[in-house]
Amino acid sequence: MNLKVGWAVLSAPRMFEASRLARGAVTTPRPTRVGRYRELWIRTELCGPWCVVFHLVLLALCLFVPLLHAADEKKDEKRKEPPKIMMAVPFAITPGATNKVVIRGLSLTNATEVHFPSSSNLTAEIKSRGKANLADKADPKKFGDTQIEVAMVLPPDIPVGDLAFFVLTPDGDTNTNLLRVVDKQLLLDEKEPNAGFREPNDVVVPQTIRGVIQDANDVDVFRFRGKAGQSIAIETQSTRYGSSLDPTLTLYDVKGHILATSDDAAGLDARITQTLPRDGEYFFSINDAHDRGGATYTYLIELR
Ligand SMILES: [Ca+2]
Ligand SMILES: [Ca+2]
Repeated sequence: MNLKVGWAVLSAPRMFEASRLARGAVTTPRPTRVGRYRELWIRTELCGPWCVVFHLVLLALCLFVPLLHAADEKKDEKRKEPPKIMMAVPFAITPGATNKVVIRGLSLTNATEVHFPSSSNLTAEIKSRGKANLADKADPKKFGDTQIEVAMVLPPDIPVGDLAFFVLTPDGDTNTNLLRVVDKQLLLDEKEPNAGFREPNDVVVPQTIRGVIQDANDVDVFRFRGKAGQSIAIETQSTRYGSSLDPTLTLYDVKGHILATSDDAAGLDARITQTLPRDGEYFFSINDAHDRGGATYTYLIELR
């Protein structure tokens, strides 16, 4: 039998009944549940097979789209972390200047303001907001995945030392973080290459050095001149500002003999105090206690 003819034969009685119902030729009693299903079946058959497919697809969309949307919302909720500062670099900023600072952490992309609780006359303009670079397999909760770039204007008379600040966002305020205010004359940025006694960075006493152990197994070496009987102190300032570094310091004489070492003198930070045995040159080095390195392995060293 031809398919079209077969379909017409099978559908004819129901089409006839539907037609009578439509004309009001038949007065039907209140339809039972079976009757309603039958009527629905008649309408479906009148509709044709493609119409059935269309309705099934529509039904599937109605059922699954809200489910997918709900799943996405659940995923977003899971991803959303409260705003938090991990670190701000560079750790040291100078008075009487506009300092560019990158504040790194979690959920900072909607930041609206940087606030200084102890200094109402300080201003900071947020220049950009975005994602932070994250090394492969690095945990965002440990290293942060968002950052803002800020221009901080410090007056010339701001006291040196720690400066507290936090960030305001529509999702709440962050934790309070610290920056170190250091006189410009005392501040020195390390310059690579400085990985050995043959290529150290020359420094003076007193000096504050800001740098980074940028690669695994890296070491930064510095050289200074001292006098017999002079008491010196070398101290790292890293973990209190949010660095990933676990610093280790080593002091050497001019021949490369070790005079002193320090690992965890104040938390993970290192500190050496030493009376120098003779006039001449000395070296000291800094590296990570676990030979790690990267952009977040930043440090300050105070030599005095
Ligand atoms: Ca370095
Ligand atoms: Ca250490």
